Amino acid sequence: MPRILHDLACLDDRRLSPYCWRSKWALAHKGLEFEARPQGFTAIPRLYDGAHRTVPILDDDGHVVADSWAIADYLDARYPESPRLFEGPAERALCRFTEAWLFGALVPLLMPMLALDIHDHARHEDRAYFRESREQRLGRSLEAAAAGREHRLDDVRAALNPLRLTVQGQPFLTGERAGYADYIAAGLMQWVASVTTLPLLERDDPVVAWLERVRDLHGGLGRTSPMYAIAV
Ligand SMILES: N[C@@H](CCC(=O)N[C@@H](CS)C(=O)NCC(=O)O)C(=O)O
Repeated sequence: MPRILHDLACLDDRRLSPYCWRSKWALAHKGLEFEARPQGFTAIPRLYDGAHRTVPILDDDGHVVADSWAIADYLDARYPESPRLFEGPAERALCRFTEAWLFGALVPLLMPMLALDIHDHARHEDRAYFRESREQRLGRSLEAAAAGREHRLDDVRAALNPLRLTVQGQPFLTGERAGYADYIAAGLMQWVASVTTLPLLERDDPVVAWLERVRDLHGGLGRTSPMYAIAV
């Protein structure tokens, strides 16, 4: 049985999920082959008798693991001989911080700006579900949330300062070699780049050069899905 990672997909086979990107890079980091199988939003609850509501879901020869953190822990435990995702509990804890920072500081800024773009790139059968669930979360229409978003670019750029200051002095968040913290952060940028027609960054931003380095890793895995330019 093949190794399958169920991966969120939009029109044109765009792969936008930040959580799925980190799991795909995690599998590649471990040197494991896999098929990233596309699933639309409304197809997820039909997998595995409705046991899971979100992707990524890893099916490793019949062993099913859902949730990106559970997948990372499973991979390090099941394949201890391959390069580790977490050298130890301290690296894992710092990765938790990386996620908490990005999803606490950046996603609240980005989600209202991007939700309409995600809707417009979603498969047709997913659009009503996406609109209803996200408008409920945002407390307003997708159009109202996106209105005037170009005036919020400075806030997004400022919120990226911790990443910018780090990667202008070293190639990756984890130093000379990329690690899971890079996969978490770059996954978020892939989410943005796969749907948004509003470039967030300036071309000479060190964050752009870092993202290109991460995209180059593992045979250019980060370039295997359609993306818009993230910088002007
Ligand atoms: N904590 C989960 C979160 C996964 C998650 O939220 N995935 C989103 C895609 S980015 C999803 O599947 N959403 C389905 C939906 O919104 O119905 C993880 O780390 O894997």
